[in-house]
Amino acid sequence: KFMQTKKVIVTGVTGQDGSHMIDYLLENTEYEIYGTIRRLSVKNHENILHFKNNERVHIVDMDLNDAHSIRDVIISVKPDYFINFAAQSFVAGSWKYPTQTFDTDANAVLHILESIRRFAPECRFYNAGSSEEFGDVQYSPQDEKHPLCPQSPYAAAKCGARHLVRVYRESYGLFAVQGWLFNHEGTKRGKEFVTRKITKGVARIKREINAHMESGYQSSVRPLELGNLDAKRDWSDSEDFVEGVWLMLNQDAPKDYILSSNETHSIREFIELAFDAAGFHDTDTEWRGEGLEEEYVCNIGNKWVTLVKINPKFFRPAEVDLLLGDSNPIREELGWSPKVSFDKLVHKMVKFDLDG
Ligand code: F7E
Repeated sequence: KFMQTKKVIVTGVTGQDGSHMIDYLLENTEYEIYGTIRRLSVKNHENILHFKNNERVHIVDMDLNDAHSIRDVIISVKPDYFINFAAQSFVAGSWKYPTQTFDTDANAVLHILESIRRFAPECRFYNAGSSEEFGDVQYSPQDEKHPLCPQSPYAAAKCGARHLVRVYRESYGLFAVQGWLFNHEGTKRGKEFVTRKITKGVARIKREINAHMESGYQSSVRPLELGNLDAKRDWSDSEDFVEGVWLMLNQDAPKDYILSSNETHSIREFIELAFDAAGFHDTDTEWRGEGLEEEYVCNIGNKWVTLVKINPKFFRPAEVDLLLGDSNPIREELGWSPKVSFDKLVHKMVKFDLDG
């Protein structure tokens, strides 16, 4: 009997998660994949080059800020799955462009839900939810019952989207879920997010120091400038998370789960581990000073070199101080398990940036 191949729409494919999602689907399913991209005057196709010419991947134009384009794509593809990873995902940017953030991260989800309801009601929908929705956390670890306490326009938009997903699920019986994804990183992570900013900065500093050592010329190294080093995050590998998302989409009945490592580490710890991974040993490095004067320094050839300093420009109007997830429900109920530890993740990112 002829069985039509299932079709999956993935948005945000030029970003980290969408790109990994397509790799995961190519490897683990036989489905036809529709990756949507938005037109930009300067192309940002780095993360899609490796599958752009794969015959199972169709790159289609769609802009989340245009409800007509969403509708047209849903009508023409008639998807079995719709995975929405596209977003204005940079929390700090959401204070600078709050309306664009809300349109992209909340209103667009409403447009997708409406088009699915009208034109593809059997389609399973996943929307990328965030640990930022817990924001001003009330207790740790955060579980699925933790109240929504957003601290930024970004998080408020994700909370709005979460309510819409639930309302559409309950009102119309759609298979629609929104997981809570704690921070997830990797070598495709955008360079403005703190982890990638650090690993790229570590690699640059390492190269600068090597060049100076070789030339014997002792000019100063440009330090990495960061904001709040005391924030704590629950970091995982994005590749582990796309599998969790696929499990959520293929469970028997729609239910929202948390994806997290169940560990928390400060930005400071990430910095220490990243420099250590690049060969800056802890016997040669130390933190000095306090507050805005704080610095991470390293003794190189009997000279103290500043590796990291604080720039208040990177402080946020409101901060999420601590995130720590409890992902035991999805581990127990859907059998998800992450493969990459915090240590491995930092090493992988530093190695990639040193080699690149
Ligand atoms: O900041 C602190 C900053 O921008 C992490 C997104 O994927 O995960 C991500 O959101 C922490 C914050 O990610 C700098 O203040 C210090 O406390 O890497 P981030 P995020 O805001 O946690 C969640 C789950 C999402 O949903 C988001 O879409 O690091 N920090 N100094 C800094 N952060 C940045 N970006 N740059 C700094 O210089």
